[in-house]
Amino acid sequence: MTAPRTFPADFLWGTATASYQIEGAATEGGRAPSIWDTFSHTPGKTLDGDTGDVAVDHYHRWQEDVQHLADLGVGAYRLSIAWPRVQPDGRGELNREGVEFYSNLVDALLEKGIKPVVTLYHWDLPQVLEDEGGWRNRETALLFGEYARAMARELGDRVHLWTTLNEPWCAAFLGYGNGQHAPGVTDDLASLEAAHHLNLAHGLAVSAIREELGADAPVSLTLNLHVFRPADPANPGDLESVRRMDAVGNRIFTGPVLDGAYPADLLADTAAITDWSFVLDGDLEAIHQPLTNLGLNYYDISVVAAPTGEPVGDFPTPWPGCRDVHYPERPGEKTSMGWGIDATGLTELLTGLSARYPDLPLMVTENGAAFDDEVSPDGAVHDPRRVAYYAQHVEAVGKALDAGADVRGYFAWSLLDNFEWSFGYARRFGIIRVDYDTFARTWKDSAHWYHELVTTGTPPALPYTHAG
Ligand code: IFM
Repeated sequence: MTAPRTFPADFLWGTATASYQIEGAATEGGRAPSIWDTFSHTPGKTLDGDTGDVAVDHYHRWQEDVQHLADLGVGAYRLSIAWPRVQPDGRGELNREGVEFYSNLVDALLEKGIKPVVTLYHWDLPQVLEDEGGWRNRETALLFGEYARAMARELGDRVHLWTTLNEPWCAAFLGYGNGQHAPGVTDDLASLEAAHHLNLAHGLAVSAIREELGADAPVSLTLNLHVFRPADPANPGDLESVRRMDAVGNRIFTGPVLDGAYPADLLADTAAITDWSFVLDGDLEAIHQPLTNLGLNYYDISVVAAPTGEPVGDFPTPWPGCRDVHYPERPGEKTSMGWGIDATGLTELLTGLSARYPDLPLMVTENGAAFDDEVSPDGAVHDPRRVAYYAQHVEAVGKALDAGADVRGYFAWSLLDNFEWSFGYARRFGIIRVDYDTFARTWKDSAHWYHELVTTGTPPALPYTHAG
């Protein structure tokens, strides 16, 4: 029997959430509408017409939620600021009530010894900016830089790590490509413009934060880099699909952000859509800023194959230049999102990036799984599949560390069940269950398992059931 793994004492364990998914209070405290308010209130855009109007009422229950974080024993909490709550017009004057909400939250975390990791954009763009073109409009990137500067001024001395953007791939390609996310635009050119303006927004925000707080200010970016695998590694057509998807799924961000240029193959693959003339002189220098670390959100691998000529699915895929790529059926267990489970992809992602960018520390800023939980008669929530998912993926991080990858932390997605975007409340990712009638919070077994992990540095053995 091998000895249980122990993580380094300074490894940062946390949980993550996002403003629109948990806060609610959509019209309170001077908050203006975001694109997600508009989108979720548009018939047919979310499952059952769910909205984030109330979400899990975190805006009113944040003190209770901070206590849960303290009880879990996590060292960090990754939250996001709703731009329309702190700057309702997307520019200019700040809404003091909104700023105060986050300021109080950050103070409460610090009082409990929990490091605030603050994301500036987790998809809730002020609607007023979408009315001017949203991320298609270069001006949004410039305004984002100024919003970042304002937040650095307000909270800067108390934030452990700033994250400019969460998953710009989703914001660009689900938001403007296939319209599955707000603002629901379906236009390949718009999605590529959005990707570039998000990259620019990131770079401008990094510079603005460092102008305010000093050159060493801790700033990061969170990407959902895809781990693409060819259905058949010996098939050149499958490998070509991997290359194309990697260009528009990953290197469209890592290229400018980490290497200072868009990859030549991406520009060639998308030449029928755009000549990329929206990339102006100086943009690449603005985007290519040193980072304190890179955040990675990982859920599953993606297996792709050569085009078959068959329709790819009911929902249009969000991949410009890659609409014909085939996704073969994958055997094996699925989460309630319909996603597969393959922790080897996480090790591969971390070791691959660490080899390519040895001076760039990494953090897993999201990882977790949605399952249809059941509440036992005694009120307990035994979620063995989620516990197993966490155990496998934490072990995958351990293997990456063994292989020499510079991984500094891991954040479970999510602290609480919450609004899962177009799936509304029908997908539960929380390690803490939320009763959507009473808003009562109940620790699932996965929360107890995670508590033991983060307080000892050693993953508890499976099978794991909390005795109550
Ligand atoms: O809920 C989302 C989160 O907002 C961004 N990353 C993926 C999660 C699960 O879909």
